[in-house]
Amino acid sequence: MQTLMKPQLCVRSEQATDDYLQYLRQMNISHCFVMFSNEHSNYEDVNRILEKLRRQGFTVDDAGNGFLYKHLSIHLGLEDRDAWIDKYNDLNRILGQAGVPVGYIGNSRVSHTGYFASEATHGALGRTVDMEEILRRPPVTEKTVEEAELWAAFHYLLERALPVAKEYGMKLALHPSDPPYPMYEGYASLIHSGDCYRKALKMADEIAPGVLGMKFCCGCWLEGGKHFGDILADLREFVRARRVLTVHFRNVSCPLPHFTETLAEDGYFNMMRIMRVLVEEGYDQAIYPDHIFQTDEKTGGDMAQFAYAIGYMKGLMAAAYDEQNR
Ligand SMILES: [Mn+2]
Repeated sequence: MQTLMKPQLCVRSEQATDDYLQYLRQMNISHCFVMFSNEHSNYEDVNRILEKLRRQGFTVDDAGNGFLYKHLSIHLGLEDRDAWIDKYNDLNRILGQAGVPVGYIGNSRVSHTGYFASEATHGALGRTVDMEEILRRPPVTEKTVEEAELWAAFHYLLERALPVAKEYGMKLALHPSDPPYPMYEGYASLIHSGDCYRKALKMADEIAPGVLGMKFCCGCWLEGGKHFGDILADLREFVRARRVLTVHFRNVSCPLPHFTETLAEDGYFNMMRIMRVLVEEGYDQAIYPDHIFQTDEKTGGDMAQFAYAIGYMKGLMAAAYDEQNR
């Protein structure tokens, strides 16, 4: 079936083996993103890995290094941030030169209470957030970083990151804070609502129009519930504005303050409704199942989890395209 949107899975740089690429290929997956380890975030390794993927028929939609683009010194504006921004920009130069169209930009923090088995997960270990527990945690930094300081640090980053991305023909995708709650662990969250995204995009466009985009994380939108926004209306708005560079197709048991990640089919939101909006709006970028349960080899491992998740997602996608074509 010809589809506009591109189902993708992750290839970690140390995972780009012939066997792993065959695993992707046999699920009819030809798009991926690459998470480069620190060891592989250099010119030679990036180009070697990208060439291998392309030689085997894969399109790399986006790529980055989680250690660099999520670095707390950058996002909290700590003293040593310039050195980290330089390293981050250097990798974007390498990726852009190699033809990767989308890179990443912070401040996508991730916290959770733990991985727990429950009815909502059918006994698997699912990522669980108990906001009351997280709010009791001590600050991770010496001094609290309030919202205004966090946005100032983001502006500082944008001024340095956007011109480099623009020069190298890249867009940068911004993920929400997860959980999307305004302040915890001693520092503010950048993106905890649709309005935070609107503010970030406006700020970025004043520096370099159209370079900043988003990882539209359905999971975070659903975690935040009404506080985050109206997921279907927001998705429509940002897809129309060509700001969605990838979609994270993920469901949760209920909105904050206490949720567990679930299979796409049995969280509180009907994911088919999201798929319909994407098809109706002619969304033509990447879509990714995002998180999986924590498993071990005895219960099939990560590869089984991702195979199930992508198969279910592609099934909904096929159904949504079929509805439209009737
Ligand atoms: Mn996500």
